[in-house]
Amino acid sequence: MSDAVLRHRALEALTTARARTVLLTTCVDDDELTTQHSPLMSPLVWDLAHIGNQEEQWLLRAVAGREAIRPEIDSVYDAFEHPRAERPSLPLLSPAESRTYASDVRGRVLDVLDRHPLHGGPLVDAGFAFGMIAQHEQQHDETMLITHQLRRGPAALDAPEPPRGSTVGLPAEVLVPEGPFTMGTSTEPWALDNERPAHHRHLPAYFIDATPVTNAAYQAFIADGGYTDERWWAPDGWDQIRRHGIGAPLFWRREGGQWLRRRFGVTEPVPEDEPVLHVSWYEADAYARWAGRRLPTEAEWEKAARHDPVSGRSRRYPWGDEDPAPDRANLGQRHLRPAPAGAYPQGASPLGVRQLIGDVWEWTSSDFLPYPGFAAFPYREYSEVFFGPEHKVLRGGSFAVDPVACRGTFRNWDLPVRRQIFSGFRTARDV
Ligand code: AVJ
Ligand code: FE
Repeated sequence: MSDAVLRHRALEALTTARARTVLLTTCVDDDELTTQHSPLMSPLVWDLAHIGNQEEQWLLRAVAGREAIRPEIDSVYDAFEHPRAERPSLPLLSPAESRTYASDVRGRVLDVLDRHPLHGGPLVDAGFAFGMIAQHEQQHDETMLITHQLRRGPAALDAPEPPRGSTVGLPAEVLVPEGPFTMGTSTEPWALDNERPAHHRHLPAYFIDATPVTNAAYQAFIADGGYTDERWWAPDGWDQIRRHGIGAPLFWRREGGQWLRRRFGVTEPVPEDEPVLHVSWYEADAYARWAGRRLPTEAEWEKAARHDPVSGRSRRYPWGDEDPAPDRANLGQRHLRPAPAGAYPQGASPLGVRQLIGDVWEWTSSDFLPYPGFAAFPYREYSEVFFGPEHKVLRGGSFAVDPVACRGTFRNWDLPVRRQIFSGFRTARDV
């Protein structure tokens, strides 16, 4: 890719992210930016200034060698020094100061992007640091959208409905034959450290669901007493649902014989044909066991999403190597919900698996672990410090993920108890 194209892509990615950040931090009153809507989340104003601070640290200081603009705030916006629950009590910049700071940083960054060479080291090659920072901002935008979902009060966001979809004529599951495939990447320019390097895996044959598990299917699990039958549950999951009295996905409630859910300030009947959302890994795991199935491993998910059985090579996305477009996948907060199962025929994989990219993050059975040959870059706190059995991998991205932070190799992770995230799942089985 030419230097001009790389600069243009970086500019576009940063600009798209900022427009979304501005939307998410101006659609409610400033006093709502400083309150904590849930102990699981930061006040929105923390995310806003943290976005600016990371951008300053990486693009102004690390790339361009500039002096700190406000060195005294680094520690306030260090995610490792302060867990989310304690962030409201920090000496945070006000909403107005946070906006000024973030746009001041951005103004200087655009200058750097105009002039700085995009070669000469891994941080700047192909504009990596700019792409990394655009992804970082988009990841926090998704986090802020989660905060919006948790927030009480009337709707502050609006979006058109996603396209329709139907599973009529689709098989329930697809056979992925035994064989090798290439997992991860060594060539995707803005891939993050945990997606690297490319390496071979050989998988036995397996079946994987053609679409994510729907609310209708999940309701059958509930109606069959799934939440009261210990047989289906991992021990820690059983503990969690008993301790917290959990009997349905987060934001659901039962009223007058039907399931309702709260979605961005509106209460509505749970749509039967939509992928289930806001379930923990434990809930996904229990459902799969009840259904006589299991969660796919991370490698099974990626092979289903990337392996081209004709050429034998791995694609960037299920549909090929072209960047996501609106007819391929539900991404970028264009809609405020997943599309119905069976939507996006143009996004299908070669074997006919749908909605691997977008709609809902998909829990896998796998722990978040480094690939063989992993090297932390550019900082250990992005992924390396999270490796281990306590985090489970999610794949594919939700409707709240921007295309810049979503690809067939992208890896997300969280604790198995988490359900405020935009998480769903699909199931698999051995042959
Ligand atoms: C990759 C989504 C787990 O939000 O904790 C943001 C992304 N890392 N700032 C997170 C991230 C640093 C991260 N996840
Ligand atoms: Fe961050």
